[in-house]
Amino acid sequence: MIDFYYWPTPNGWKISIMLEECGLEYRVVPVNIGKGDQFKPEFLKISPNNRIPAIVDRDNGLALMESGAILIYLADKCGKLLPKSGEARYRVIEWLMWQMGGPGPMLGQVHHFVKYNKGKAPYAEERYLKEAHRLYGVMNKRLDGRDYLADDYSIADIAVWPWISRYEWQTIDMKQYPNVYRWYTTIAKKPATIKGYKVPKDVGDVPMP
Ligand SMILES: N[C@@H](CCC(=O)N[C@@H](CS)C(=O)NCC(=O)O)C(=O)O
Repeated sequence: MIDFYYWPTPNGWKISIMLEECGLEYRVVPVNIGKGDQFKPEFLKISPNNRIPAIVDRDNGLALMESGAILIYLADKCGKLLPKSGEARYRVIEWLMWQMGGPGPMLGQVHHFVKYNKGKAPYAEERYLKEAHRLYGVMNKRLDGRDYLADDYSIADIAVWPWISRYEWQTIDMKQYPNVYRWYTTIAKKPATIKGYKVPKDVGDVPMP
């Protein structure tokens, strides 16, 4: 049984989708980041960086923060979505780390400046939108002639997908990036994606460009 500290955001969806893919039993512990639950001492013991997602594996007591670390842990636990060794494993980790350093923080800045604070900081809007288009372009090239970021569907795709699902907030016309569009819509139709997107409650249908 996994205790899953969660709020419905792109970083949270990575883990809800992964838990559904793995078929692991889990219990959602809501952490309302709008109301400041992430600063409560009991949560900080599990996630000292005061951010969701985090988990506690009740099978062994292990507490983990950081979505990339959690995805690797769950993949190893359930024996899916991350090859056990060799180049194939590092290729997945390579694209997972690309997400952690690229689309996660950069698209997060786009949400902050372009969606929520439009007009307040034109330089920041331009800088992060340009970076967003660069990242979509990198992905479009990577997906040329391949179905997924690494060899097979993996935790790298699961890490990136929820950030791309906010394409409207990012003012991105996904059809400008046809390989990203194909990849996005394929993953959007997976039963685990649809179920994970609606944890713990229905926040509406998976966005479809
Ligand atoms: N690098 C972290 C980022 C997590 C993160 O930014 N979580 C946001 C929600 S998407 C959060 O908890 N924000 C609360 C806050 O900023 O106080 C991860 O990948 O887990």
